This record gives sequence, structure tokens and C-alpha cells, in this order.
Amino acid sequence: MTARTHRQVDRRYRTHGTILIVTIWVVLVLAGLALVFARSIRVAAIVSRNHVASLEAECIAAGASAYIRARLAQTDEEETTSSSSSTDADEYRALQVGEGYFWVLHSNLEDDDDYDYGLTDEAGKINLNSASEEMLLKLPGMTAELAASIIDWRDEDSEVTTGGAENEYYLLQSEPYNCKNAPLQTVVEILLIKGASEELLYGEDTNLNGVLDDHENDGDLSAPSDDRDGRLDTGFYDYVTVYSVEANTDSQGNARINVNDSSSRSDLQSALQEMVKEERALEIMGMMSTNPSYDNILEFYFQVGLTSEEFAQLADKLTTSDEETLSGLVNVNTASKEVLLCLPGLEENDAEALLSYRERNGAQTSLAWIVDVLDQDKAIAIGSYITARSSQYSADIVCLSGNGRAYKRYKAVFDVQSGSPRMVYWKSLTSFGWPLNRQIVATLREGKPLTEMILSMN
Ligand SMILES: [Ca+2]
Ligand SMILES: [Ca+2]
Ligand SMILES: [Ca+2]
Ligand SMILES: [Ca+2]
Repeated sequence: MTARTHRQVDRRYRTHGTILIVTIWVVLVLAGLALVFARSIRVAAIVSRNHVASLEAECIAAGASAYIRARLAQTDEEETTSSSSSTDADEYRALQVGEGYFWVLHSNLEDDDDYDYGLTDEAGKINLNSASEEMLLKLPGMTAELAASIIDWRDEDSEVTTGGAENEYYLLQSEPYNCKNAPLQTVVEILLIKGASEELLYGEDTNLNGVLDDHENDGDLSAPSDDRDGRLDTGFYDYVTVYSVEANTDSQGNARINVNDSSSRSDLQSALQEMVKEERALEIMGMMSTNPSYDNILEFYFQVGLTSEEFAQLADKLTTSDEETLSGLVNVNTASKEVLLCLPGLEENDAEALLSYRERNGAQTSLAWIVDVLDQDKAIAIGSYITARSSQYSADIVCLSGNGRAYKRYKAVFDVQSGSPRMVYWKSLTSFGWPLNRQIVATLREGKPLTEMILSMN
């Protein structure tokens, strides 16, 4: 072989070698691209599956809201309280919608380890717009600064209450805003007010479930910071509302008789005669002062010497106010101990006596029983702040998709005053976190059915 042919063969092999290397590279790049593609398709598939799950949870929330409205419409007359009886709990726990589920969570304020289910009565709470500074101060965790500032925030004037704040304060903030000088429209609006903070509002219960979760009892190991004392130190979130308002009519929707209005004396006498013999009716009328100015109907009760049975029949028909609506009255039939303790003059033993009467005697429809539990002075002192009726209910709606991949949580408030329940508030609570047992999510993610055992775990 000549040197020339050697060179030719060499060149040919070199060309083949180059082609091989280029081919290997092309294959490598293609393989890489295929991997990237496959991965991005997989990611896209996961994203779209999660998106579908999220839409599913959203639809469940809409269904839950319709369900609650239907239940409220149905129980409008028959049920007066929504405190968590056992039947109530079943009607709001793990209800299946399609493949997914929803719960209506109700903080169990007596037990740090247990959930309750059902609607929450907004009239069983202290109304931030009508409570006096003194009443606000008695809320768990309330500070003097915040109580005074709430008064200034909602009152029309610009005079600073001691410890409070008006425009001078808010306009000097790094992002200035005006003092509202009008009622609060939501509970969380309080976070705009001087002295307020999430720590005061929610306390250690940062996922708003009324249960002491691990991260709420591990000190600073994980957020939130807590005192690790094995007890759930709550804020006042569960005890306050801005929604409670009722028509100043009786339960049938008829105008009430104003016992302070001399022109309604004949109405009062007829109402009495429907209930007792004429002689007794006249006796009661005779006890009334000629120029009456009763602070509230409990004062009327004591002055005219009604029996508590008579008062129970009459209480709902009477008023001492000309107003068409009454705002912020506390329903003594549903209020928690913490809320009862905010009422003027009530002490620990009074609140306990009221609660134990309710426990013994079941759901009450009137407020007349107050006079069997409290002495005259105490009953009259709270008489202007209490009611036996509820017209607004809130729901903490927790929705989970059927595959456990997405959940949504909403706070809703419904007003039943007009007969057909109307939604007056709807806000996502999803960012507060999954509030129920994590085993529920894990079970659905594994594609297993939810058993009663899993559902009843705390
Ligand atoms: Ca003001
Ligand atoms: Ca909690
Ligand atoms: Ca913690
Ligand atoms: Ca604690």
C-alpha cells in the first residue's frame, strides 16, 4: 500500500469517527430533551391534576354554601339555637359532594382537644360596633389601648378617648390612612386599629380550629410563638362579631308594644288580657308608673310584679325602644361564658349559674328565665344588652377534593332576618391552614375510603 492510500484510509476513519462523536452528541442532546420534555409534561400533568382538585374543592364550597342556606331556611322557625347539639354535628361533618367532602367547623371553646361541627350564632358574641368600652375590656386578651381605639375608630367624632387614637395617629403611619369614624364592616377590620394584632385576635390558635395543635404548643420551634403550657390561649376572635342585628318585632314579625309609650297602654292591656284574667291584667296595669321610662323590659318586669311564667309569655312582645332595629344584643340562650362575663355587672358565679340553668333546662326561646337565675339588680343591669333571638349565623367551611390533593376553607356569614337566608360575608380562610386531622387528607391521597374511625379522630 502506498503512503497516499494510507492517508486516504486515515482520513476516511477520521471522518467516520467525527460522525460517530457528532451522532453520540445528537443522541445525548435528544435524550436530554426527551427527559426535559417528559418531566415538564409530568409537571404539567400534576399541575393540571392539582388545578382540577382545586376547582373541585371550590365547587364543593359553593355546594356547602347552598346546603347551609337550605338548612337555615328549613330550620328558620323550628330551631332557635345553633349551639352544637349532636344532631347538628352530624349534619355538618364530612358531608360528601361528588367525590369530595366538606365540614362546617365550630370551635369548641370548652375543650382544647376537640372539634365541634355546625353553625355559629353571631348573636352569641360581643358586637364590636355596639359594645361599650367597659364590655370590650372584658374580652379575653383585650388591652385598654385597643378597647379605647375601637371606640375612636367607630365613633363619628375626632375626640381622642384616653388611650385611643383618631386621625392624628393613623395619618402618621408609614402608609397613612384615615380613622374610619364609622362602624366596622368585618371582624378582621380590627387589624387596622391602633393596638390590634393577630396575636391579640387569634392568640395561639393560628389555624382557627379551637384545638391546641402541635405547632401551637412547641414554643418557638415552629410558628406561632406560644407559651408551651399545654393549654390553648385563645384571642378574642371567637367571641366578637359585627353582624348581630334584629328587627324590633316579636317572633311573628308584629310590632312590639313599647311599654314606655303611653299611647300603647291599650295594646298592652289587650296583650295582658289574652294571657291572664281581666282582673289580673288591671292589677298589672295599675302597677305601672303614670309616666313610664323603663330602661329595659326586665326593669318593667320587676316594677309591675309579673310572675316569671307571665313574663315568659310576654317578653318577646314588649320593648322599651322606638328603634326599628336593635344592634349588637347578646343572645343569653347561646352566649359562651366568656361573652356572658362581658355583660355589665356579671361575675364568674353569675355566668356559671346562667350556663348551668341552660344545661339543666335545654334550649330556651325567651329571656324571661334570667329573672329566675339573677337577682333584680343584675338582671336589670344586663337587660338592655340581651336578647333571646339570633338572626345571623357564621360558618367555617372546610372543603377537601376527593383525591385529597386540594382543600379550600371559607368563612361565611348568613343573615336570616328576611326569611330567605342571605349571605352577607364570604372570605377565604385557606391561608390559615388545614384545621382538621391530617389523617383525613393522607387517607384520601392514598385512594382509601374515609372510615368512621378516621373521621372521628381528633
Ligand atoms: Ca372617631
Ligand atoms: Ca389550633
Ligand atoms: Ca410554636
Ligand atoms: Ca398555651
